Amino acid sequence: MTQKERYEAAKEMYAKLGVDTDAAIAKLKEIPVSLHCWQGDDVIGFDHDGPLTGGIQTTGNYPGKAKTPEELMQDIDEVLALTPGKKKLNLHACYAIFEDGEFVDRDKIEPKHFAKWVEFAKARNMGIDFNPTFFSHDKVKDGLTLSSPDEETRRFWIEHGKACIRISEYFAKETGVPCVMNIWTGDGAKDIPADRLGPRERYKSAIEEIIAEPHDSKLVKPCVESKVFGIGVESYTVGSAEFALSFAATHEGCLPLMDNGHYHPTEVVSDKIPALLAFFPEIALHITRPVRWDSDHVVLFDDETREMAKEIVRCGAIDRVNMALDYFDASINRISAWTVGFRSWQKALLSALCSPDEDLRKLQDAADWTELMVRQEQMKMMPFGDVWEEYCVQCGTSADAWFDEVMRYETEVLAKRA
Ligand SMILES: [Mn+2]
Repeated sequence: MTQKERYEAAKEMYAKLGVDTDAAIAKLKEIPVSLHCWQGDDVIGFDHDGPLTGGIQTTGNYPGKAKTPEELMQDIDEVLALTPGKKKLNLHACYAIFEDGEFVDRDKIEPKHFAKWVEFAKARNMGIDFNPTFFSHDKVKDGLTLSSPDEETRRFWIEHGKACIRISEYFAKETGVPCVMNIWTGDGAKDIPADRLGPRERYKSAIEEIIAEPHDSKLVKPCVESKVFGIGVESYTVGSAEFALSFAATHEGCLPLMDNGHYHPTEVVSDKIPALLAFFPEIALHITRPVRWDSDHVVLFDDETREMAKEIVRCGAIDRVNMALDYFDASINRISAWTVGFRSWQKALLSALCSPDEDLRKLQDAADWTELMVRQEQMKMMPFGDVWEEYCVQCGTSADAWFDEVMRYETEVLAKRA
């Protein structure tokens, strides 16, 4: 059978269940997913020489990491060619690009320091999402930024956040696509604090100052991301789940951002998505794969990844959930890591779009849990691979023959880097 014949056969099988695979493929082509630039260089960026801090850690030392903006852009282009689907580019502030000999600290960065990224994104029809970088910097004092008791420290980081609002608006105006700007800090304490409220009150008013920076709320969507703990900050996290969710709930235009590595290991973000959709017009996600902790392993086509995509699709919330990947693995080929993760989320979305949701919902409402279990198990054995392959072909990529290209790129490009 040819690929087309296999697809036609699969399409017929899905049609018998009331699923239109052509429509699913067409829909997926319109869903933007934000591709994080930081998988390419282990979350380092271009504005400092120091180590990665903020309670996050990359492990591994696979050769070929991008060390310049040109290398990182070249690598992103490679990933764009290897992955189907509509993308946004997700940047961190530490990826500012300065002229030779120029340095501008984070409280003073301007849109012009991202002009090359805008040029890159526009040429590839991508919008841009943005993140202030509240880590890997000398002005992180005693592990704190926006919640620091030190006025000068706090002021520096507030000014950084405000600068990022201005840059986010510039991205949106230039690309014509709204910019999701996510506020996350690693602020917290290694050991048991004496004051849990004070830092949170300071954090709250600091974020309020940042989002008060004038901006068009149709163009810039500020988010707050929570976390449980970080490396070296195990006992107390200022921006906890309750803090971030309450902040977003009480500040018009501010979205809650859930990173599925940022909860206790038995909690699942798939269940939190519909809970938040009952209250918020829009939410944001960081999609990752936590292994025992916020390890940021490469996203796979696994059960929880699929369940998150299912919730977005069956809640009819594709336009209300801003989806971004957030992981970094330095132990394997980074192009492959990027590609596998992006493809996994695409698979999860396509698989969710190929589900007979209405029929399954009716079974639940009729309390027919017996048949519901049987039907859900049957869905797992449908010829989804043939639908996926058709989607990849329609997007001008290959379903399974992309790895040879990664190896060619490793030999011809990555291995030659200093
Ligand atoms: Mn995250």
